[in-house]
Amino acid sequence: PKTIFLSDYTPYPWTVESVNLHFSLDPHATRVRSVIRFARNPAYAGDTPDTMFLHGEQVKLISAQIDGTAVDPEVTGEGLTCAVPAGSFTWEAEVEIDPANNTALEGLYMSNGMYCTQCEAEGFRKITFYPDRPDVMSVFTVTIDGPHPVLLSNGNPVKTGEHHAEWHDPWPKPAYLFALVAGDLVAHSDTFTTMNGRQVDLNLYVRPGDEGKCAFGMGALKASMTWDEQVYGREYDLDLFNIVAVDDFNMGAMENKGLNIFNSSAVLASPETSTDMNFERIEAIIAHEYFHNWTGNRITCRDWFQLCLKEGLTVYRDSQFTSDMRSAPVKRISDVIDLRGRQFAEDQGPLAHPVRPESFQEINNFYTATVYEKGAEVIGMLKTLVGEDAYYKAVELYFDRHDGDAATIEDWLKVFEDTTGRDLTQFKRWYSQAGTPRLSVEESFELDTLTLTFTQHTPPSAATPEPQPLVIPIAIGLIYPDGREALETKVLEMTKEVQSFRFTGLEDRPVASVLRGFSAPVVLTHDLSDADRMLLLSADTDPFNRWEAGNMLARTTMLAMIRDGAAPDPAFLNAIKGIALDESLDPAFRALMINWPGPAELANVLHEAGEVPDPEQLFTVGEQIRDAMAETFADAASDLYARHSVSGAYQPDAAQSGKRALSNVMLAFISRRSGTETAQAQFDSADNMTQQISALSQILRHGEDSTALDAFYQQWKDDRLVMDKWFGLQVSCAKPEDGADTARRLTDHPDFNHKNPNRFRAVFGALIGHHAAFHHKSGDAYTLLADWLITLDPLNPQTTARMCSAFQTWKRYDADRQARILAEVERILATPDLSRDTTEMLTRIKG
Ligand code: BAL
Ligand code: ZN
Repeated sequence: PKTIFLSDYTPYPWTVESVNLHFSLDPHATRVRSVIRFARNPAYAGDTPDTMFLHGEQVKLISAQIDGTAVDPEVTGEGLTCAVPAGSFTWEAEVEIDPANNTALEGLYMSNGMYCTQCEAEGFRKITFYPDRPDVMSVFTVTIDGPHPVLLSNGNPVKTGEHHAEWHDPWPKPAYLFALVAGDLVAHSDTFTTMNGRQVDLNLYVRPGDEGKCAFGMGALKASMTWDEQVYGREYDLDLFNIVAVDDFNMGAMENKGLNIFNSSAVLASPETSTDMNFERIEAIIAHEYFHNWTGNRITCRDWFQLCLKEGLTVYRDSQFTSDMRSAPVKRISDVIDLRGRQFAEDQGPLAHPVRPESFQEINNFYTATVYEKGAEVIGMLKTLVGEDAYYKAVELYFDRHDGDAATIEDWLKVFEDTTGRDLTQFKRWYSQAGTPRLSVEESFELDTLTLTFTQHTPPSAATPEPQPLVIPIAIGLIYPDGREALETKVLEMTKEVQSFRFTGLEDRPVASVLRGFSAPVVLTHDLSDADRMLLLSADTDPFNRWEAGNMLARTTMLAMIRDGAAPDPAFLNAIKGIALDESLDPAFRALMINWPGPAELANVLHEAGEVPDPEQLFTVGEQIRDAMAETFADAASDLYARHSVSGAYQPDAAQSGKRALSNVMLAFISRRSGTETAQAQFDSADNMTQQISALSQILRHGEDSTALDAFYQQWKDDRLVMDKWFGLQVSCAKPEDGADTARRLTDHPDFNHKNPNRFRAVFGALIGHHAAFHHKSGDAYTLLADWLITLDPLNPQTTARMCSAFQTWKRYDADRQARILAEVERILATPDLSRDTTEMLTRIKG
């Protein structure tokens, strides 16, 4: 496969002035007629070539004309080349495509009888011949003929009716934002009045039967529209905004202009079928896709190397939204847990790449935690460094200056430089260097002065062999031993490899609370005593660092258990219990405080320390901790459980879901010590999915028979999204030695369908997420996953390649596991006609 380099970027020789598309829908023989007006691109440096290349894959060319004269282009598997006139010209073509056989779910495909599209990143070339690159932006007019009541495309409706519709999108856009939907759908409708008084029609289209799962998503959409006006001054810019729910979808959702397409799991919600976590995720994804209207659509990316320009910024914006809608500390802690779990692991292994990669073979493989989540952290650091006011001024300038552009990271940073007068040359390394920086701090105290000396070091990697020092915003505070705050949060700006900061006029030696709010995505080494951490745990005014102190103590405890067989310190367990009982604290925060580091995080930490993690041992230690916690809470769990049970109508808000989170942690302790009676009672009386599935998971872990599991199946067998939970839960709750067999058995179930990404991920995502089962010494789980990846690859390369990342940590395990994983990786790589996606992933993983 060909490698594409950022440094090779050149503009397309032509601009596209307008695009007219006509679709005649047919499952196996959809005809697409295109009329595309090309003109010379003044930004193209050289002489305009006399042949034009258009991307096109799996499209059959029926006819082509230039300025009305038939032409006979040279067609390959990747596109066509055609002689063209020197000036402007009109390209007309008719092609045929086969949506019903499009199992890759890229381009135009069918899902449960409806037509839908996914064009990002390079799916439009499977619809027709076109310059399918994000810097080619144009105004699209689309007509659709098809035997469906609902026919949708981007923009505003010109004519809509049964069997024929015409759409016009006045905003120039790249082809990756094109969308089309046709089907027998029903709309949940509402309206929104913008800040300038324009009325926008809102529709959430779903399959008949799903109408009852729309209200929450619609509310989230309206809240997002209001928030973007209030916080970023961004108004919506079309007469209507449509969202469509689709069952077969590779990603969470897609921000197509005016016609967002969502994986049904990322939009459909009801109390009976969705958990609190589902509701929160749905709210965030709806916000994310809506926010793309400005950060992604109005201003898009020049090329795919700039993906973080829209994704990092939009993730940052959706995290701000969630913080405002719910609890900011809880959101921050959850984001950091996620970042450490996924992005740090990626940065530690063979898939490490910069936030802005410099080369790729298949861009689909770069929709990663690094581009998205580390990309968002980089925005957060920039905001911390320049301050809130300058941040919003710079972003305002970005919108003014680049509206309608396909922009770059250089453009983004320039608005900050122009607004603040700062030189961001060094800061830009966050975009170009792979790897998680290690930051260590040494303290010295004399008379009334504390000196903190920081050292930064980024481990070299294949992607970045010689990392240079970064600009690191380090938010710190100081706490006196009696719990008083000696210094409120202050941001230190570290630019050198080693740098000291002094704090004078102190009454006593304080404890430093370093990296408050996790102000930079680094691994911090700070040798605090357990007593100092206990102080921060009880007295830090920064909620993130309060949680972090507990998390570090928990980590230390578990590492001592792993390394020395030590027993957990009762004083620490009791401190955690004290926090859990502190009714002045938010229950959601308390639930997070009781949450111990999981095996994947511990494996990261051990690997970081040069040790080989033993998955069996990590599992055993996790069980011992849960036993010890259940004992510690023996006299408190039932009371806490009862006190935080929610009465009254279910609401998926932060207050209620925090209570349920805390009470369900207690349910786990109760079930562990006293069996499943309480869980069974909760299961029997539950009127919402959070309570029902929490109870079921305890019954599966600690119970004896499958009555509840079977009852759950009977109750929900017709609900696709709930059945995904039924599949996943059985794998998650399996004993490590049974994980692979459970997954294998589930793949034989008549409701298993590997062509549906949600169902495939339900089983195999759960298996990969069950650390001890996936890494069981038998190697059965590796083999099972490899078998299914080989089966899925020819059908859906994108989802197959994503799942391959399960193998990215192989080098940290013992020789036997390494050999087993490598053998499976080699076996998949040896499969004839393996996709470019999967080949690239596994080749990188092998290293
Ligand atoms: N652009 C792909 C889906 C998302 O990040 O919103
Ligand atoms: Zn996005």
